[in-house]
Amino acid sequence: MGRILLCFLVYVVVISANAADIRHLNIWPMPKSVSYGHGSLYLGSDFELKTEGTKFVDSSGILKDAFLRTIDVVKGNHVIESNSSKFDSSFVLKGIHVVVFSPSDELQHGVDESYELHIPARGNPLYAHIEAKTVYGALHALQTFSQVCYFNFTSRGIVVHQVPWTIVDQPRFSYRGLLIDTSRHYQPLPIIKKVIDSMTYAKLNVLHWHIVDSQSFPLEIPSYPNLWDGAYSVSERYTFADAAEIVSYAKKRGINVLAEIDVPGHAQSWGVGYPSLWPSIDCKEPLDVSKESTFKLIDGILSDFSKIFKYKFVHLGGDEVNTSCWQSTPHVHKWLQKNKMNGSEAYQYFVLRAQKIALSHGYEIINWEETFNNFGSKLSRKTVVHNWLGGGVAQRVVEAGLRCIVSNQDKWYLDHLDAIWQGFYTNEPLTNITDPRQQSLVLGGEVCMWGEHIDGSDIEQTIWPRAAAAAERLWTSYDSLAKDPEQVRSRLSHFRCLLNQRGVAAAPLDGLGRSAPED
Ligand code: CP6
Repeated sequence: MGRILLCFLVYVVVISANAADIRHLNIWPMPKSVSYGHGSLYLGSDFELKTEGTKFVDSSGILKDAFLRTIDVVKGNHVIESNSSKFDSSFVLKGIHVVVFSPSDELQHGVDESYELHIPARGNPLYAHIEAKTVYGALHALQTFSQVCYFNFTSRGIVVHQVPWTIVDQPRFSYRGLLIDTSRHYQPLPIIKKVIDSMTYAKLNVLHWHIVDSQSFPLEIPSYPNLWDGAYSVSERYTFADAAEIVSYAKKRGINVLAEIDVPGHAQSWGVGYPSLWPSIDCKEPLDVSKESTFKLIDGILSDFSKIFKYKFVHLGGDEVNTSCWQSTPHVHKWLQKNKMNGSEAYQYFVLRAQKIALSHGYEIINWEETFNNFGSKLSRKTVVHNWLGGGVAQRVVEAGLRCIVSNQDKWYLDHLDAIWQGFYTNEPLTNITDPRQQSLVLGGEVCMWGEHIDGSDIEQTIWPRAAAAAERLWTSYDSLAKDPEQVRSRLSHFRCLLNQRGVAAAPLDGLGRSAPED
């Protein structure tokens, strides 16, 4: 009887300790392994970056600037009134000692993003420690560090709670993307930069820039200087240097930029500057498949792209192609007959030719899933298939030995305002894919912020916090993911509050996706 009672007591203690743990572990996305204690530290007023032993050569200030940004977001614009010199110095964190082993700042798909973060409970001198293979792992470590620091309203300084911390972390998927669409609505440069900043908080690492589409062509292409005549207005444009600046801004934050031209459909705006791209005035897309000049122009664009978009992938679209007006345009019809092609064969011909041009500029290719669904076996082996229709295509893609990215439209389309964060959290990229070799072909996933119904005024609250739910799915080890999204509600809610404090207009968790109140 006594033993039973004892077991019961132990059981209660363990459960309640767990509940308390979960309540206070407010890191998003959840790292691979975390341990922490009960102590607290102050950040010293001369908080510094120490890099002894680092092999990384910080020629463009990637690490130094990331460190300064970390201090900025941790302060959250509060006025620091505490004077850390009045505390016992063994409780005052003098800085972070960062050791990065790789000398290179090369940011490429598959770059090592792992890190270890250790914050001791005491020391003299007292430093936090970060170790990472690459500077991009160290950047993630700084993000995690920023999430265990709080402004303390009693001491009016920054406090690190729950020391000692030991965090060992690495992403589950190498591709963790967000699509923005600057064709349906122009997004000013400061907005794009702010989106990039916000992505770093959730450890997303690819900005898929759907630059141009049917509605507008906002980007300068030096080889074809009339293309941006298809912009909405002269001010709603990006110079080539602007685009290079976006790439460099993103790189400094560990984010690759995936540029897209969506051909041959979704390209009507191209013909504003070069009308011969249009089969006819009644058929403005898909682009004219019958002319050599169409492919020469694509070659010009991709040649210019290769000068600034250094990510190894380029996205060539290929979705939603309706070839019926090719058939009804006399000179295209004639060309189809001469080449013994029907509409769908000509669609295939177009996509494969665009692929060859991209390959000739050193790119690997991403195409929307219709290309795979229609002629998967003909695609270059260097193709990554981008799922969006749902219907489990990822499984068929990896069975065919190609790589894929998932963006399942019912789950990860941010423009679907009725899609709730719980659906973003539970969308599992490896559904029905059990073979480890096939699993490794799923590079990751991407949430899509299509631009028809948003602009710079509401893009942030439409992206966040739902994109964060997907970000944890893509970062955190499968076994640490909550099976029931309600288990992470309070931690996600804390993260969205953090976004607000950092100046990101993230909506309340149940803001989008809720039905109108009944009256
Ligand atoms: N634009 C382009 C779009 C979409 C796609 N491609 C899209 C289609 C359906 C929905 C949302 C977006 N707006 N170029 C499909 C990949 Cl529901």
